[in-house]
Amino acid sequence: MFKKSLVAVGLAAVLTLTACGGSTGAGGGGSDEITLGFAQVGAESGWRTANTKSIQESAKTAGINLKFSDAQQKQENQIKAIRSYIQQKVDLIAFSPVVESGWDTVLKEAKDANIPVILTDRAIDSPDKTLYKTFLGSDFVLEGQEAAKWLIKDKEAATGDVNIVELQGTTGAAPANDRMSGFADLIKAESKFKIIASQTGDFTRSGGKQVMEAFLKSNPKIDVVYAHNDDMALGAIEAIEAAGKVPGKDITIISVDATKDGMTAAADGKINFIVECNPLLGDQLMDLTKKVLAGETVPERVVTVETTFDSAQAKAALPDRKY
Ligand code: GYE
Repeated sequence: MFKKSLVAVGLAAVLTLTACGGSTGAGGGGSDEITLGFAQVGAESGWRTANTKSIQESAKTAGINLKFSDAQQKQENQIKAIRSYIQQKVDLIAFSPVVESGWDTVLKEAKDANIPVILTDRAIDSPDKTLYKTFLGSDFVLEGQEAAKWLIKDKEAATGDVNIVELQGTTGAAPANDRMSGFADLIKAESKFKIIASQTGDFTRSGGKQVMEAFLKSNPKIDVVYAHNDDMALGAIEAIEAAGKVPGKDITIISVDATKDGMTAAADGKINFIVECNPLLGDQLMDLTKKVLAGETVPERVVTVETTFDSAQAKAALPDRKY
């Protein structure tokens, strides 16, 4: 693609063939259409569903031919998808890495094939910054800090221990690692805050429910649930209600994402505080894709702007919620 105009009288047919099969990446789209290979994490949460929809719709609007794959939250599937995009000579590969580590080999293969890569949503931990052009997504450390800041204020008057249980996202994923560390870094300033249990619920509703059931059985006094996403908080709410307790009152609940389902629970007072994480990255991704392929310089980090909601703010924002 971005096939150079190789038109010369008499040689046109031969040269067109060369361009299609050549190393510029014909992408299967013909003409000047850009082909983008996108390797998605999965369909684990409301956030992810909204993210996928945003990417598919934005590609259509931008006139970009999108090849889309769902890795079902498995790194090996994502690596396979990226390798297949390399084979198909797409113009650009974008992906949301399920976990942070283990990407160097496959990204070197993309680099050797001259196919630029954009990271969206989640980061990788490779020190080699030449393996990708830019990283578009949220600041997950900041999200964890926002959760902690609100909790510190909310429990200002508490004199005894504040027992916290944490529902972690997918083990090894950037949002799980960063939301954990951002939160822990701030609450450690006050010794009354105790994280008494912390386990992964894999960012799913069923995972959150299962882990919360176990937490409730083994811990008689739980004051706070800090869930790394809304889906796990919603699963935890089911477990808390089944145990005869009132979510949002007997147990304070904090989560991240601010999807419609999460915001509805917040408006109902079942979630006390939500940190927003915006999944609508499609337009920015298409824009960056076009710029990278046009040879323009793009910033190496594009951070999503986000806000937070307590229960009253969630109620007010809910009618206009886009995801
Ligand atoms: O918070 C969670 C999803 O990577 C930011 O992944 C994303 C996270 C999001 O499963 O709901």
